[in-house]
Amino acid sequence: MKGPVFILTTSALAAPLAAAWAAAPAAVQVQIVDERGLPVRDAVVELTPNGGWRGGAIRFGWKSAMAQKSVAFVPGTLIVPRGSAVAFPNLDSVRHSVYSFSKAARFEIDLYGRDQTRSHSFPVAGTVALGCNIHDQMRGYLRVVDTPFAAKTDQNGIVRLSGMAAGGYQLTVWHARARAPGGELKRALAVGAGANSQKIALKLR
Ligand SMILES: [Cu+2]
Repeated sequence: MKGPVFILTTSALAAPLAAAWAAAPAAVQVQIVDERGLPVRDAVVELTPNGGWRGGAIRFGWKSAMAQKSVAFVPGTLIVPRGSAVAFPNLDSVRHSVYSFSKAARFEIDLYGRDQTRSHSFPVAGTVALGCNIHDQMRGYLRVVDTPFAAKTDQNGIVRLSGMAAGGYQLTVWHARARAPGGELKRALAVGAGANSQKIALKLR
């Protein structure tokens, strides 16, 4: 009698275990280096599920805000979800006029001064290069994305993305100085359950 009872018990346990394994979230670490092997900071790494993100509204752990401070865009590179309104607060005592000629967003915001802010919405995914009509040296970049799995590399060139399901993804790496069409490098990536890691070399200008 013990044999059949034992078999029944293991099969009853096996189904939930198998389901838990398939749904186990994955984590991906990506390191971006240049041609000399040195870490590249402020590269944007994005993982988009094959077939697109279907998980609902995307929110990041940072503000959708690009300030103007000390006559520079801060942060210089900002990731925002597609469709979001981005704030452009002016923290300087001088006036700025933010614009972009990028395909993903052509717009211009009239001059505005200290402690004032303006906002603009970005319904198209892609790169938006920002400039200022008054200060030619000001350069900033928005990456408007359609996936919650996106982040900028740190000083070690590393990004850690987590919480995605195992499966097929498109990995996109963008950097303002990347020597690639649109500054982008794309490759297919099979993400397994648990930890995954990738090291990618970018050619920079
Ligand atoms: Cu300016």
